[in-house]
Amino acid sequence: MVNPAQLIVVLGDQLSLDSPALAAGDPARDRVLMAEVLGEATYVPHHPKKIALIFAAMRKFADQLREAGWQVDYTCLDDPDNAGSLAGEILRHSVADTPVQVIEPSEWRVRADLRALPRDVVFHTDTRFISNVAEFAAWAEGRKALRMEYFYRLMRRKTGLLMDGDAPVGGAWNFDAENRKSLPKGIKFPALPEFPPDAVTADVLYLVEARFGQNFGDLRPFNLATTRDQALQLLDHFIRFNLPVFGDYQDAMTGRELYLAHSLLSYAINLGLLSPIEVCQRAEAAFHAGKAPLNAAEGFIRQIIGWREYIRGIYFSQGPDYVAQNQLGHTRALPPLYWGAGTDMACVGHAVAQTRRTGYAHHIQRLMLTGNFALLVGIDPRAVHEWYLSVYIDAFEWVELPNTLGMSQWADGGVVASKPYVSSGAYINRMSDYCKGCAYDVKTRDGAGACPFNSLYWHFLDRHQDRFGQNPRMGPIYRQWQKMDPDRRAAILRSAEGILAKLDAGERV
Ligand code: FAD
Ligand code: DLZ
Ligand code: SF4
Repeated sequence: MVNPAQLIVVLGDQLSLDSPALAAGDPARDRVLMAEVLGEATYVPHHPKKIALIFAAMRKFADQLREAGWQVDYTCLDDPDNAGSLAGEILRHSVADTPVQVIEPSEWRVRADLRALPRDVVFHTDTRFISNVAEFAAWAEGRKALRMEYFYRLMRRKTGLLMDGDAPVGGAWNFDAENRKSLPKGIKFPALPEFPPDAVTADVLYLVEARFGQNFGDLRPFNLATTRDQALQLLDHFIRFNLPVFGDYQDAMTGRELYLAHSLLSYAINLGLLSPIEVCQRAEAAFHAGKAPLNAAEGFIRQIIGWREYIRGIYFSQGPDYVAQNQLGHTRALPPLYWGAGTDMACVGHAVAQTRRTGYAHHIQRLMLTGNFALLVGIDPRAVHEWYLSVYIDAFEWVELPNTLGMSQWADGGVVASKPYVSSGAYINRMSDYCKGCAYDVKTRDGAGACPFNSLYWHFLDRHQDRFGQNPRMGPIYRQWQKMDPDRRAAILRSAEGILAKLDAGERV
């Protein structure tokens, strides 16, 4: 008996030829379905660059599949018959007994939709990750705390990256302590490769401008990599120019540069244009060739096989209800400054303006500027999550949610972070050049003109003392607070209350 023709579904973040769903098909018999749908384009108000990136990369990947001999049914957003959802498109392109092959979607929401389909759907494990859900669950079993560092060591052993037999190269697993230098004056980083729009991207830009031009974010200029070849050029550039100093300046921030030594590879890896293992192997090879120091290669590889894999494990191990966690009971609305309404805080203002322009901010900007401020003032973590999911070109829920809700907002009660990532202005001043040009004074804690991060920091610690007062890593800071003169403490808390009142009144801060 001849096997019936199958429908192989390729989702917008699964743009890799090396796919178990494609491997289960036969180009001579089966069809591939790819669909631009309103449901995915509107479940949050995505940055226009992010939508354009995904649609342009999808269209070019469909062409690549056709060149490889596949018949591709590609639904454009404007197609009059477009069903508007991924599930609807699968139904439209199949009949009751059509076998459907798909890589397991990387988001609970989409998984539930596809699982509910009245079709025989085969879900394949996503082989683009180094680990998988079962391996993470086995590692997590019986552990009191799920710390990234130990999972990372498992991944080092599994991949053999920077390993010397069973021992880490250089005698230590982690060289993070060497990764906290501030930027030397006048340091410049070579410009990133840019990929001006070709005809396919130009069509997508017109579409996105017309349909999503009102969303927060600048669509143009659009110079992102939308094919594997372009993503490989981005990788070559990073390995050659930025990896050698990646470790040193990983945590530094400046108003003078957009990307510093960061790779900008997250969006390409998350879309499937590059595989995490190939990216790490390139960094390891640069180290062995004497072209990058160990702290840089290790630091970069840790971000990918450590943090990225660990974060995915957290997303799937915590289940679909993780998104509703709010252990600190924060309820404040997201202030309009996050959507570009303006702020006098130079640091947050720069991070938001850069995000609007590029759809990108590096990790410490996300964690210690916008994330830190949201946590200090007590914004509802779900609103914070929806903001991050909307505004970054690399944002997909599996990676964004544990980073935002867990690492940044401590809303999961410490599953990801053993203590909250909060800081006063002193940290921001040490790691950046923002404070020099700021309307606020980073050295002052209370009163008009004092850096908001200073009073808000103590206000946060004071109002959450019951929860964090006994945390051994926070003991010294609470002792410092207790030792402060009571009048001083009261003045600082009053200052913070003033800022919170302004935020609640919708006033500029
Ligand atoms: P580099 O600094 O060059 O790092 C190299 C690579 O390591 C990245 O490309 C990325 O693949 C990986 N990586 C580094 N840190 C992390 C991490 N914490 N989690 C997962 N991967 C990591 N990353 C996303 O990919 N998508 C998101 O939606 C996202 N949301 C975030 C939200 C918050 C609040 C925070 C604090 C972090 C978030 N991150 C997210 C993690 C990190 O900020 C980005 O991966 C990184 O900034 C991407 O820039 P890059 O490629 O230049 O990274
Ligand atoms: C993010 C996104 C957007 C904006 N649009 C689409 C789309 O039109 N079609 C599609 O297949 N995927 C899109 N995506 C990515 C999906 O949200 C992604 O496939 C899920 O996150 C998978 O779990
Ligand atoms: Fe940010 Fe405070 Fe420095 Fe201004 S003074 S840039 S608000 S840390």
